[in-house]
Amino acid sequence: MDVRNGMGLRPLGTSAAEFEQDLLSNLYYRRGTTVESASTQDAYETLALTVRDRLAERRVRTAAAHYAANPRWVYYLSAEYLLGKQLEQNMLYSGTDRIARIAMKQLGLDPDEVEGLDVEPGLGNGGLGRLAACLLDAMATLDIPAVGYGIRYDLGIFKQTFKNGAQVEKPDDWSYQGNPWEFPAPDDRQTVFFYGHTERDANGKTCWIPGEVVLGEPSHMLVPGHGTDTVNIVRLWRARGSESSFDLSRFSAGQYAEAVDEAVHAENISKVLYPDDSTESGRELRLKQQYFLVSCSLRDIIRRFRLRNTDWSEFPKKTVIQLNDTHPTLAIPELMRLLVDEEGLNWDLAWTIVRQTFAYTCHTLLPEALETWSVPMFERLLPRHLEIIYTINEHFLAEVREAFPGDVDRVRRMSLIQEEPDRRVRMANLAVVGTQAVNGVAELHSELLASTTLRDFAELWPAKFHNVTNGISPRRFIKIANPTLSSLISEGLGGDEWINDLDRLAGLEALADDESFRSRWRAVKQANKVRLGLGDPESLTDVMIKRFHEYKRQQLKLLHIITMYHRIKANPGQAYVPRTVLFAGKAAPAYHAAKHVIRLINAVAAVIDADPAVSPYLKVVFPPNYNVTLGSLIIPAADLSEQISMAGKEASGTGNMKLALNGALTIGTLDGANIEIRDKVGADNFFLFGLDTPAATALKNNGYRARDHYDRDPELRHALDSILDGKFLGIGREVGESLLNWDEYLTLADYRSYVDAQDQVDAAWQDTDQWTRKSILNTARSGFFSADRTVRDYAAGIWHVNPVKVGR
Ligand code: CR6
Repeated sequence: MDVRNGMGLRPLGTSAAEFEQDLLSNLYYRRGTTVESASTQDAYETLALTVRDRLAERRVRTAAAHYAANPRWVYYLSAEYLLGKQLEQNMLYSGTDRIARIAMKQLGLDPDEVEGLDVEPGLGNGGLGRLAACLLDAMATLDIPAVGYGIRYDLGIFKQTFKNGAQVEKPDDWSYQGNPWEFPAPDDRQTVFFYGHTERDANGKTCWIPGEVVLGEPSHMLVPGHGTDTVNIVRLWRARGSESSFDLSRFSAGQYAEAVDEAVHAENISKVLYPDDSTESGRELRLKQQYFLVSCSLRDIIRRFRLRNTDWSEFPKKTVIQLNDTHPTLAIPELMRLLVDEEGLNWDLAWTIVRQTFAYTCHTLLPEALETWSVPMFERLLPRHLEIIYTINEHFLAEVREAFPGDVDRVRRMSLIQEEPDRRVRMANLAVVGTQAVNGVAELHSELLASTTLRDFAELWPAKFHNVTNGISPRRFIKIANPTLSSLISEGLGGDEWINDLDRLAGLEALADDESFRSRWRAVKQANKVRLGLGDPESLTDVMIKRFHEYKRQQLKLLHIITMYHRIKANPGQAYVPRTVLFAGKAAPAYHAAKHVIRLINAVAAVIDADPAVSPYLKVVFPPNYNVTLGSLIIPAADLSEQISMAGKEASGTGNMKLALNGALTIGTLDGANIEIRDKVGADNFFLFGLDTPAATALKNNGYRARDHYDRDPELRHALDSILDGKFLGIGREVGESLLNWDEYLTLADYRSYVDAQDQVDAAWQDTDQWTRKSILNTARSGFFSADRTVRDYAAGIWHVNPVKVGR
């Protein structure tokens, strides 16, 4: 029996009866209980294990196929993963959704109740974390050998609640009950150094003598492909104190806190996602997290490389490491350190290897979002890495001077070290210098990166810059999130191949003119509104779901709502298009301006709700705690998708893609991927408004005065005055004042064009057939936004990797 290639495995049954048998044996042998005494939690864990076993069997075969092929691997390094709930996905991917439910009923269990215990691992913030999860899904589906690396935070993104309409953050102990999807792998633990100093030995070799040693313990979750046997993994690191970190003598002396001090200190590294960085110790903890992730992951990557390879020059041929934004950029100096200090390679060879190995995705244009770290703190925490960065910088700046002789200012701008007003390490510069490819995440974004934010680098190395437009998993965001629409589409297209080949949705175009198909399409949308619990399914469901940020301009949507409110108040008798406006999203805990907007939305919602003249036409709802789970309920119910950021600020957006794919029409600016969405779905099926990037930039450069718009436009003045006068429970003056006196993101400049576009929305909505036609066309033409296409673009343009098929 050849265990290595997985052939000795007994295949698991595919019938409901066999699944039931496996449920029972897992309940007895792994959960240690019986049907009679099992709790719902027991039932849930048992179900999860039984589903997981089916994927684990494919995992074994995947590992065997990968080992045999010794392929070029993609290693995706990301500080965030928003994986979403695992149960439903894993039932779908293992083909057990139907039999699992039958088996549970046979055992007297309520499948909905049991499945209700599945918890979403909230190991990310927003778009960037969800993108990472979508890319992993697509890589597995396309049979690309890949491992995602991240941190196993004890507490993920906070749980959002509202108190008197204000956001209150609660810790999210997502794995309090355990996490049945996770495989611990303590044997692969790594040792991570911090602090200390460097020394040179007699041969001139540098050695880092650490001041703190922490262990990184990995576990992994399965990342199955859809419609294929490949099961990849995402490996997450958790920090632990070393064995000696518990001080028994202190404990015996009754000093209980001191006894565990060292262990607690170590474990804090993976305690929370993005610890507050308003204090020096908070910032240091973040840098520690970044190094922790990078150090553990690189050693693991090297361990895996050595399973089949010995020669370092092969390393870049077998390895591509994608850096998801700058958070894992320390991997560049860390790999230099491992190659030069630990493996004894010479600097030039090591640098060639490093540069060929890495690629960097930039996800922002906001200069304030480009990470920098203070040199003194960096030096204290990572003394050897700072030396390495200095050396990289020396070589690099020599290259710049040679290419642009005499251009001192350029050298200053491009340096890896900012000198004024204080000395800081510039992570984005390091990421560009140490990689073979840099990409933006939508066409406009990639252009703007090369012409503004990273312009100097694009001038030096034009061929290094790429665009890879983001994409979303069709499995997660239509098949799982919107089962009724998926069935209708499969019926319309005569099969479900579209789920793995989203361009096939184009076949729906022909059905957009079919009266009976349109009415079924509408019925699905209405049923999804009922599922979401939004009251009147006839009302236009207008959604703005995303993180709260001033550049995204939730405050513009709010001004529109207040304008509608005033119009209805002024003319109560008229027939208005009933709208339900739904906001969802979190604000960073320390982002006060964004939190003021949240509070004002809740106040406006309450005032409207209490006004019987207005509430039949206008309803504002704000369910708390937006996450993948809530998004999956809202997106299928949406008629209108709000993508209203100031042009030139949103790198891409991915919610815009999810909503269009589910048949919502977009009202949006020419920003991020909105531009590509509009190109694909057609200008007639998209409500465009607002300044474009050149116009917005020109306006800002020529001295923008928000107050001019206020003075000129009576409706706008009325809306802003009502905020400033405290008409909404006295809430929101800060929001009003900031708009009137400063308006960083040109909200007032775009107000009129936005409100006019919303009037067009109302008019379009009244022609039900035409609206439904546009809705169908949005879905039919969204195939491009599949994450499968995104991964193919990465594979062809940046990674140069090939699929490996997993045998039966
Ligand atoms: N906030 C961008 O702002 C993009 C995602 C994924 C973001 C957003 O437009 O769609 O990344 N950027 O590429 C960062 O997180 C830095 C985001 O999610």
